[in-house]
Amino acid sequence: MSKKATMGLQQQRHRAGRIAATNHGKEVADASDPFDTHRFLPIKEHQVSRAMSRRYFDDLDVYAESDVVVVGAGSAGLTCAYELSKLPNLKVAMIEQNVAPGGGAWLGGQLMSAMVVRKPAHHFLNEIGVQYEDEGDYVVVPHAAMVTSALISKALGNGVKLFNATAVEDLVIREQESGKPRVAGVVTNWATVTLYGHETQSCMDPNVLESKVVVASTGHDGPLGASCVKRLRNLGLVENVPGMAALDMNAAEDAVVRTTSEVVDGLVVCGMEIAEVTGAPRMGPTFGAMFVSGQKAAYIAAKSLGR
Ligand code: AHZ
Repeated sequence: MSKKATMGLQQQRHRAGRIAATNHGKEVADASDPFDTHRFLPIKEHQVSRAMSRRYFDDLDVYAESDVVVVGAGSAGLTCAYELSKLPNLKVAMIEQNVAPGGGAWLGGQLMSAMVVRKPAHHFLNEIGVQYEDEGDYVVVPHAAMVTSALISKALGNGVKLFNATAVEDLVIREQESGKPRVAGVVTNWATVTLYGHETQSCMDPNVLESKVVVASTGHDGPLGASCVKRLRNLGLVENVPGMAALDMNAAEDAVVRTTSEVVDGLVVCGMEIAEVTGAPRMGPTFGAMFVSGQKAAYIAAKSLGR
């Protein structure tokens, strides 16, 4: 990036003052508006188009063979991806059907902004550098967006590749030598196709990402949640998906962390999606278990990769 492009406000002001003084041939103490002289460097439309599309398709090329694909970029999935990003030379892709990653973590409960986190999960907030108010057994982050934006920035900054506006529609499943099935990747489509295309258009075939391990973190059942475990049930690979039990804040968080596991070979399930299979209670608007479940999923995935 050129020096001009990175000028701060003070520099802009100083430069504008100088230009105003010389351009008009008389002494001018200061330009009234430093942005009068602001000019962007030239660009051609095709450069913009190529800058985006080449990178996107290069990424698809590289991540067609991933080490780990994380499905769903909510609090659990983002934490898992961030933890995995600490390991060197690991190709980690995240698939998120929404345009914005973050899932339900942008807000606390009932669209209120504060996020409650029970101890000891505050250690994770310390690690990602998010400030909070200490209330004894729990902490309160003044705005949940602080956690979500920090997590996204850390994971992507460490090299996790996010494919957003993309939905996982199915799983790749192969038979191992032992005869047991193993999840070996995900079947994807543009989210607009998944959400609106299949009903109104003729067949719109998907794309596929192979992966050594898949982490499912698509949240609890809803219009699109719990999608990986529901697919496992339809394939007969898990007996039952009873759905999360009614809210019990004290029991739920420990249960979600305890039951976070590799449900079928190659598929680790975490966050609220695991409660759909185990029938663990929901916890409502307390997020500590999402972070610790995401960390545990990363630990299991790394172990399965021999890392
Ligand atoms: O868009 C979804 C969200 O961002 C995404 N997702 C769902 N299905 C998908 C699919 N392909 C790609 N088929 C998909 N992406 O998955 C993300 C899930 O995030 P979330 O915040 O819903 O789940 P989480 O388990 O990370 O966090 C749950 C937070 C909750 S719910 C709850 C309660 O209801 O009591 N309490 C807490 C703390």
